[in-house]
Amino acid sequence: MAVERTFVAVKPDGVERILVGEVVGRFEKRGLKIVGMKFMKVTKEMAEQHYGEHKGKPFYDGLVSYITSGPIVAMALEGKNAVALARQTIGATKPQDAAPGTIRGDLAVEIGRNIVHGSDSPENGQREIGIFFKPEELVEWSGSLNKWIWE
Ligand code: DAT
Ligand code: MG
Repeated sequence: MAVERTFVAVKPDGVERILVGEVVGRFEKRGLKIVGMKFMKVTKEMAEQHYGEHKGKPFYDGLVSYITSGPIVAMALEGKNAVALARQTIGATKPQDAAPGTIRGDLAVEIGRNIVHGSDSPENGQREIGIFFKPEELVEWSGSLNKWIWE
């Protein structure tokens, strides 16, 4: 399995609901290493870049206003198969379809308030990390537990 980076964010509803620790803890415990982390407001320009693939869809305007409505916690996570593992930990886009044990399956109700974002491919992981982080904000560190997480 390849070591990858993925972009994960606790969206404004997750921050407002005091779920930052809960959500970040699930990725840490899963075995994904934090290499970037920032508490920030998303500008309209960043939101439009990030969600460009959804432009023109009926929910697009609501999505942009939701993600820019309050602070988020932006994260760059690294690990073997990080993109797929993070998506699995997050659960299906629609919380009613998300399995119990996933973040959305345990903590969310509606698609437009689904708490957390995770990149859908390694390419989008790199692209999205580039929207939210400057290169110097990403931290290389060895992760002494890797030998207990990776065979
Ligand atoms: P995901 O966040 O699981 O990658 P996505 O990329 O398809 O899902 O969509 C991005 C976000 O847009 C999603 O988290 C919630 C919102 N969204 C997607 N489809 C929607 C819909 N049909 N109605 C309302 N919001 C939607
Ligand atoms: Mg997506």
